[in-house]
Amino acid sequence: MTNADIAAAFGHVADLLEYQGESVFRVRAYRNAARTIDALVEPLAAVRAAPGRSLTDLDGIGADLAAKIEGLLDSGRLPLLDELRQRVPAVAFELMRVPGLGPKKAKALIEHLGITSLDELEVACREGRVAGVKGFGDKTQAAILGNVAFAKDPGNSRILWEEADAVVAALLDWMRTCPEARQVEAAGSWRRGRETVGDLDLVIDSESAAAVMDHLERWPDVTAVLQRGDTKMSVRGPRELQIDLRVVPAASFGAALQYFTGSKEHNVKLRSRARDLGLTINEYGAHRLETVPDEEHPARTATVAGRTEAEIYDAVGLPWIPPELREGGNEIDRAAAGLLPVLVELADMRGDLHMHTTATDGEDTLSDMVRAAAGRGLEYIAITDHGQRVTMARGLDRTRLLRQWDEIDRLNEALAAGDGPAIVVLKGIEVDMLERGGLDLPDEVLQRADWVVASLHYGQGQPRERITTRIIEAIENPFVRVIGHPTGRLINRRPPYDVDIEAVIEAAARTGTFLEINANPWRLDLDERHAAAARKAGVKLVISTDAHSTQGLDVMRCGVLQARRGGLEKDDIANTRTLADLRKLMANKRG
Ligand code: DGT
Ligand code: CA
Ligand code: CA
Ligand code: ZN
Repeated sequence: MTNADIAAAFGHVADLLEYQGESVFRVRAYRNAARTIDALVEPLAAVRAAPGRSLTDLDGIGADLAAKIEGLLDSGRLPLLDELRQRVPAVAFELMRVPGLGPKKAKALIEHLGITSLDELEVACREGRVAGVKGFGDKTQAAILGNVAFAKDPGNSRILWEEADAVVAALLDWMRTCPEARQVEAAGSWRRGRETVGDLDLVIDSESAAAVMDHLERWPDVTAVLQRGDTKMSVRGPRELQIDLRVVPAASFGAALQYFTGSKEHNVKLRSRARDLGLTINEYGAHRLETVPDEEHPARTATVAGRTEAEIYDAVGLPWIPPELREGGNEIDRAAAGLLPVLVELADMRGDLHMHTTATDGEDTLSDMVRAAAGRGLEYIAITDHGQRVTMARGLDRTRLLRQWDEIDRLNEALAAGDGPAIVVLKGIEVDMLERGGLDLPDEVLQRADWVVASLHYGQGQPRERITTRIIEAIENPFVRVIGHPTGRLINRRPPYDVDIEAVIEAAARTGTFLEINANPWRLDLDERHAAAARKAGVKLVISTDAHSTQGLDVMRCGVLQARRGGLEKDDIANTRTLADLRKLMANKRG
């Protein structure tokens, strides 16, 4: 059980307690515990095992919760959760997956309207019955109707790449301790860097499949064996993730890795190219047809490739194609023409231009963030706390912002004098695009900033034309450098706002304004398609973590992955430049 699993279990308990109308204090206790655990870097098992320490040292964890954590660590079970699950109707779980429908609202709908499925909820919205329930109204009804479709899409129940990645890392570690396993790699959508992952696919080179499968079965995180054959097996692992294992001999390892990395569409195109060249490709290798089959004799084939992926691509006259590009678009044609992009890499990133501190809703101080960023090899960062509109995060007004900038000036002087790591801190701000138009801080303040991110957090339900106008207005502000998370979507949680993204891209290109690829694994916004469109229009992208803690700086790799999926190169990303070169690029801004 990882910290994330335990946090998720407590989060469920909080939802279910709330559903049953339990006291707000009890609900809050579980929610706070979930938050504490989720933010904890150290595994709970390590905290528990450390001499002289106790789980109860953690914020909001008393004796009762500590005992429950121990139970989860030992047995993976939380009896309270099983009990609560039985007392809440199954449809409630479905309804609570609709963005904006919490336990209380779900309960009201079930009790007052007798809703038993998402389909029924949709009909009830269409017939106007939801608006009639106390506490709902027309606006809420319209919002629910919009979000039901989202919750019904099975694609929205896949797990985030970053969560899958944590499981993959642990799984690879485990399988690499198997003496009979020679090469161990994860394939599938995880390897292609999809923003969400359905199941994990594992390819292992070994002569003794049975021993490898036994080893997987012994992984403590395996909760069930779903099926087992001679060379393949499926199990259920952490986070309810299915893991498909395929064991092949060394001569087929590259072919199997290529096949199970996919995508299906890419494989179909690759095989059709092979066929045109008189070859066949399957998960065992690339084979040349030596004789034409007739009624008495099957075709004789000779295997020409299979050990490595590069061999497979080479057999059909192609360079190796990075997995992130293997979605069955035009990557095979581009590879054939020698036009594959040289994709941006994490090591290319020199700066991070969106992050928060304890001045607003960040968890760590300015100096913590600076030190952590330097520790990650960054040459410059921008501190971009929220502007005053974001009252929930204690957004900065003019006075507090100017005070923070003074502090940054002093910090930079100290850093330049060699007192601390070699990094430059830009004086930034994340201004909010107001519902009625305009920004939440005046130009007179913004013109003194080194770096201004403009984001839209409020009035996300406004019509397309309003949202688009608000964003373009921000783009046209001479001091705004970049638009933060330009579509506002939260993967699996909230659809994007209704925005004419092409118009936004056009305006960004016209004014020399950057667009963000927000690297937060829930956001990844712009997504790869929009990022590719922006690049094509001549817009430079900025990959930013939007970190709200020092740990949050680690998601840069998720943003880089999304950029790679969009075919972006180092030069397309503004913050791969040195600070001096970034400033030159910034001089192109036309307000
Ligand atoms: P996921 O798990 O839904 O996130 O997506 P994938 O791409 O990992 O899909 P998955 O796990 O069903 O299969 C892994 C790869 O195996 C897939 O990308 C391509 C290959 N594959 C699986 N089934 C087929 C098939 O029927 N035809 C072809 N051409 N390839 C397949
Ligand atoms: Ca998969
Ligand atoms: Ca699979
Ligand atoms: Zn932010």
